[in-house]
Amino acid sequence: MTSVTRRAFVTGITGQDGSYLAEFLLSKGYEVHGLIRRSSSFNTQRIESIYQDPHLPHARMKLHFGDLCDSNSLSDLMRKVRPHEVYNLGAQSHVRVSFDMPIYTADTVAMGALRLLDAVREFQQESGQQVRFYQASSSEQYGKVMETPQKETTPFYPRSPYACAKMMAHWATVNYRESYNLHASCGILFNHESPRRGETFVTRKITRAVGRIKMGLQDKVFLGNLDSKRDWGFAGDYVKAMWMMLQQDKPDDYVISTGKTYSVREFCEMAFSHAGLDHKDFVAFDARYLRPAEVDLLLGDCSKAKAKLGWEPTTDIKGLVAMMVDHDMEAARREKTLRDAGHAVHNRASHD
Ligand code: NAP
Ligand code: G4F
Repeated sequence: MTSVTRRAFVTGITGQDGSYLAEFLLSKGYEVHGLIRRSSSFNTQRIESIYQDPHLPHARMKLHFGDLCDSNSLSDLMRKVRPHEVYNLGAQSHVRVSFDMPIYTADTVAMGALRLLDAVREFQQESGQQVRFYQASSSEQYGKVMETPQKETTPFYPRSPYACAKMMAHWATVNYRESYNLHASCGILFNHESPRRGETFVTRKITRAVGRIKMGLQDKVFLGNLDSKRDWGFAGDYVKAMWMMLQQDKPDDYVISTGKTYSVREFCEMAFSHAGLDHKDFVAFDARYLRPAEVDLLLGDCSKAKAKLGWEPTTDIKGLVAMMVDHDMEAARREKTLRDAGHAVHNRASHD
């Protein structure tokens, strides 16, 4: 008997989570189809190491142009790819930016999820093929938290345009599950980081600064609120939970977290001290990084995921900080070498 290759369709494949998820799915034997936005410059750096030329006969990773703001591209791709699993990770995912661009954020995050859900519903109805759907919900939805720790039954209280948009995407997913017999699950993921984290999120901004300060490429790092607390895990662990949700007989919603929380200040302390530096000498305040409404404390209780999925985080905060700082020290070392080489070349040229 021949087994059918599972096909997964991933939005946000060029992002932090998309790149880890694509690697994970390829390792499980999936054919991975990623949605990418047309851009005038390359936006595929995070997946370069796993990209395969789609013309190769056995290529299992394929990229397709499209956009969550464009329903037609989503419907067309459902018919073309005929996916067994769809992971909706695409988003304008920066909370601070969502205050500057609320309408665009709602369009990609809320309407984007609805457009994709509807394309999946339509394809499932037309083809009779069952599709499993994952929605990237967020701990940001707990906002001004109603209880601590936060679990699946904790009421939401969003505090940003981003979180409001994620609320709509979350409830649309639940509604499609209940209305159209769609195997649709929401992962309510707490903050997760890695060396691939975007450089304007606070952890990566700090670890990039630690590397560059250590190498003499930067003097200070300017941050906003150091008192807010987050439950930070490792992105590589979290994408595994997404896949596990879609392997269950029944769709459901799950909190994914570490169960530990630290302030931004504590993250600074840990990151700088890993490089033998004192954060107090290098962290400065800039009000531009404050938000009109802040989420003060996030701390997740992932007992349901532990019991039902058998999922547990493998990386603690110490391991995460070390992984990110070590990576960014190396990146800064390379940057310095290049800068020095450029300088040397320039000097030599001027002597030639
Ligand atoms: P990320 O690094 O910011 O990646 C976002 C991805 O979405 C990128 O691939 C981006 O493409 C794509 N995208 C943006 N607008 C799009 C559009 N209009 N159409 C199609 N794709 C679009 O985010 P992440 O950290 O990997 O997070 C993945 C998902 O989980 C997001 O939905 C995020 O909101 C959610 N989430 C993240 C966390 C976390 O702590 N990381 C926690 C909870 C939930 P480009 O490369 O072209 O910009
Ligand atoms: O790293 P952040 O920007 O992450 P935030 O706002 O918690 O959002 C991230 O996690 C969510 C899950 O809860 C995701 F849904 C979302 O997509 C994103 O991945 O900020 C963390 C904290 C905030 O309290 C912020 O005010 O750090 C504080 N902060 C202090 N200075 C800063 C800065 N944040 C950023 N980005 N830049 C600063 O300079």
